[in-house]
Amino acid sequence: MMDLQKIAEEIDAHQSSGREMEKITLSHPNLSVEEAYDIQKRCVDLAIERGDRLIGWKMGLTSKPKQVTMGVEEPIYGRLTQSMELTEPVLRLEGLIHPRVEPELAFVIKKELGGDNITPRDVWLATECILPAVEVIDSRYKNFSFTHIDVVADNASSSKFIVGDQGFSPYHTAWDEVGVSMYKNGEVVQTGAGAAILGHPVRSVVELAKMLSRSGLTIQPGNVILAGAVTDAVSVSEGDRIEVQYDQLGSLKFSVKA
Ligand code: OOG
Ligand code: MG
Repeated sequence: MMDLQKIAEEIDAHQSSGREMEKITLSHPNLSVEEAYDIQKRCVDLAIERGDRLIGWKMGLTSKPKQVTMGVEEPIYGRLTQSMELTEPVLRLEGLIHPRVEPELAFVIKKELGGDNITPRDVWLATECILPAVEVIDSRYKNFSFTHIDVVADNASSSKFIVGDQGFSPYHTAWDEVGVSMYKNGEVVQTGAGAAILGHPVRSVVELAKMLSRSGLTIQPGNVILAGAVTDAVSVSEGDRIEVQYDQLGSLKFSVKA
């Protein structure tokens, strides 16, 4: 019987200290996807025991190009906690390993959402607003390299995220058509559109609800959901300035400091 708690404690230690580690599948080749999500939950529970709080969820690997880049062919989810949210436009590198940034859209949910037969309509009924967002991912694994099982156990590479100040109505905007440009130090480094996220970002929330329901979980009122990257992720280092422009929705900016 594998000790999932022991594996979780090891990953948690690397998440907290920002030291890279070997893939857990090297020492535990028989872990299942379910066990990997169990490890993920145990890691976040350790953070919660230290005073952190679960505030939402993220979807990852929701675009084909991103799946191909990372070599993992299906969407995954992760857990977002309060300590991951940047409350000022500064990303501090302390405690991070090899951070990458990616443009996202964040859904803020006002009604419990769950079940394996939910539809985009159910998601709209449960959505308070949508905000531009940027996720900072930082795999704890060497060379940012992992299998599906590894990345799920490492909380889908969750590290930090920032959301815009202005929330937008879910209606009046065709979220799949929103164009996004990401600038690093004034130069465009990535462009994309909302459709990169499973054809339409709302589908990512549908998929999340379905995946959670397999574990008896639901999305809670007040939860924030990062729907997945609109473009490939870009590495950042000290001194970088990142700006993401969202068609008609303004822009999000932050700088990277030691
Ligand atoms: C996994 C997390 C991917 C996204 O939005 O696709 C992700 C990774 O690439 O490390 O957050
Ligand atoms: Mg992401």
